[in-house]
Amino acid sequence: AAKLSPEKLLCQLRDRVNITMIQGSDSPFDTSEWQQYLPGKSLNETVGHLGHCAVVSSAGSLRSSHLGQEIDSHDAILRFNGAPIKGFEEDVGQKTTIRLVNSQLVTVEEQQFQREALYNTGILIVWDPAPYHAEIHEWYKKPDYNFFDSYKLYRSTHPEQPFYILNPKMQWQLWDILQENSPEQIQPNPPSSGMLGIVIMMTLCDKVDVYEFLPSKRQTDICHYYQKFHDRACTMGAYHPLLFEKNLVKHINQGTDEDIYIHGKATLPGFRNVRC
Ligand code: NCC
Repeated sequence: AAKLSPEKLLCQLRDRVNITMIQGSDSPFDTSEWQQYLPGKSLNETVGHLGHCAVVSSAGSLRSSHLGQEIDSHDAILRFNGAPIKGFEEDVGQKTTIRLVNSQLVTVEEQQFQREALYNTGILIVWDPAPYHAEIHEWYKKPDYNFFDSYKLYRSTHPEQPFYILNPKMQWQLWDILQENSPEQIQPNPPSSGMLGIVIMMTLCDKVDVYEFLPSKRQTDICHYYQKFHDRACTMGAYHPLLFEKNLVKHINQGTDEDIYIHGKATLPGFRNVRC
């Protein structure tokens, strides 16, 4: 596979990864039932024009990073799944603008998802690993985790909180670019929530700082900053093509190697600042 220059790769990401949320006009969601649940406003209208954004991975290396203040200085902050703030403010900050959750959490951990206050802040976006380049109808009939009932329940108990369903086509558009730019065959599993969140913020923001996705000198086998659990696969990937995602982010990073090493920080341009 030919490796593109960072500039060309940014253009490919900008032009080929189509990030949209499911709307009430998208068949099979164009029913009167679904109109009650899907947000009326688009994500763009809800967030407005965002300047400097932060994406906070859930990696164990955020522990003792003291990055909280720096993270909170951003205009908008994206976090993942059940990553908590309470008790970790010093290292991860306390603001949340968007929380990207996978369908497994919304389904398998439904009790906590419906109950825990953690999920009540900011905008929620759920995504599900759809079959490779599946039509939306095909996916709707056979999602990886059937999160739709849990989504509807959450929407009816929190009608004021924006909560979107990511259109699944973007994950494979992104995967194709990962594959084309990797020297090896990568497993046909969708990118991690981390990688999806990074690209979502690149569409919404002028500039995106990504924390502890490219591991710093604090790199550890501890999976999450909020748990004691050890597993190297959390950082390098097992199901998700994490290693390839990280190589791609390293390739388009506009920050310094020192920022990665000291702060675990990579800096990416928003797509509106990419000239092709
Ligand atoms: O662990 P997870 O990911 O919630 O982490 C969010 C994103 O942070 C980045 N990360 C995390 C840990 C680490 N050591 N290094 C990292 O770079 C990754 O980019 C990751 O995507 C997911 O991607 O949705 C994932 O979700 C969990 C789990 O489902 C949720 O936490 C909900 O409980 C998956 N773990 C399991 O299924 C056991 C994980 O594989 C992927």
